[in-house]
Amino acid sequence: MNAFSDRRSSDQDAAPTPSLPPGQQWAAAEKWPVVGERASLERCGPWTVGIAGRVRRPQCLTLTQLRELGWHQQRLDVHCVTRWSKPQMLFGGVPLARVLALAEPLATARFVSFIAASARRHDTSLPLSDALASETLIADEFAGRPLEPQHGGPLRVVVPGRYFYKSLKWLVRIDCLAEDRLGFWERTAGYHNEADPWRSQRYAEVNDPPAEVEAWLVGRDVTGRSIRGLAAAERMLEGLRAQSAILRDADFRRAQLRGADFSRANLSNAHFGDADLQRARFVEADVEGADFTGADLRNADFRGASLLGVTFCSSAEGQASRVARIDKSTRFDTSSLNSLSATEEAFVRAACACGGGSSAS
Ligand SMILES: Nc1nc2c(c(=O)[nH]1)N[C@H]1C(S)=C(S)[C@@H](COP(=O)(O)O)O[C@H]1N2
Ligand SMILES: [Mo]
Repeated sequence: MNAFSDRRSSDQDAAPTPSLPPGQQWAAAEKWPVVGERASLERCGPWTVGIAGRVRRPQCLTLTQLRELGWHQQRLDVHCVTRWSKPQMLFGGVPLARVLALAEPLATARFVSFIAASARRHDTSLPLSDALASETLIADEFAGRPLEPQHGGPLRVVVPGRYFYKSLKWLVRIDCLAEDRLGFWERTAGYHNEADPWRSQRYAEVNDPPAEVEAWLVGRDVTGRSIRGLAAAERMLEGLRAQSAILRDADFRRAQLRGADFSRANLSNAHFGDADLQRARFVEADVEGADFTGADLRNADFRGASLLGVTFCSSAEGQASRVARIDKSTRFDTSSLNSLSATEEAFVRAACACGGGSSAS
């Protein structure tokens, strides 16, 4: 059997208690964040989805034709790679299996690639057998209503048991392929191609970091650099210049980063556990899914930063709880705090209200 199938929750009768994969946190109830692209391309004429590639009978289906293939509702837990999860989301749509059956994939078809009507022609792929075994849905409804445009309406893919980046928004084409074709995030951000949240498959392994990286660290300047899997734990990097750098999944645990400037950097899922980040600047940075447990954040500046899925107070993977050092001198936009989980938001609000010298903004 497939590793994903035992976790699915599509059975309408059984109501499984949702459980949380490692390093994930439940998003605040009633909140469904918009992640990645926010809108599709304008299209003229009715929405259609094409099925092509290694199939016997290529198709072009309207939404009405799709629905006639057997529409149903399916509940599933959604897990975003930036660490927020939502339990038992109720999608309505047609099983991918039904759609593919119509097109009759050839024996040589081993992968399926989904393509979006978006400016960058966003795509993602799955092994065909996994897509079928995991009950992938081609969805046009959420909670009994047409899917909203920013969430992929009128039509998106919903893949149970994978990080949500496998669930493509604005589906217009399904290609059956003999060889895999790496998707947009997998190619450009290094996201893991298997994406199993139960195995924390967030990023592909990095083999060879560029030789220059060490020189950049010694010079304490990575401004604008894009570095996968940066290993900088315990380094002395006071005053590091990292404006607009792309440092997803970087390891800065226990590093000395006083006064570092990460303005506008992408630090999603970065590890800052126990780092010294006094006076560090995260202005307009993307720190989604980053871990700051045990970090010293006095006088750090998070104004305009994107804080979805950030951990300040609870520790991942069940270690003893360590909390970030936050006080009145730590600056946040009050409005950005409501994208944190309920626990994290309460912690930060309480911590900001006490101690410290200068005032919060
Ligand atoms: N077309 C398209 N689909 C996409 C993305 C994207 O950028 N473009 N982002 C993916 C990611 S990373 C996630 S977490 C989910 C987010 O879906 P939501 O915005 O409905 O929450 O969509 C996935 N599908
Ligand atoms: Mo995501």
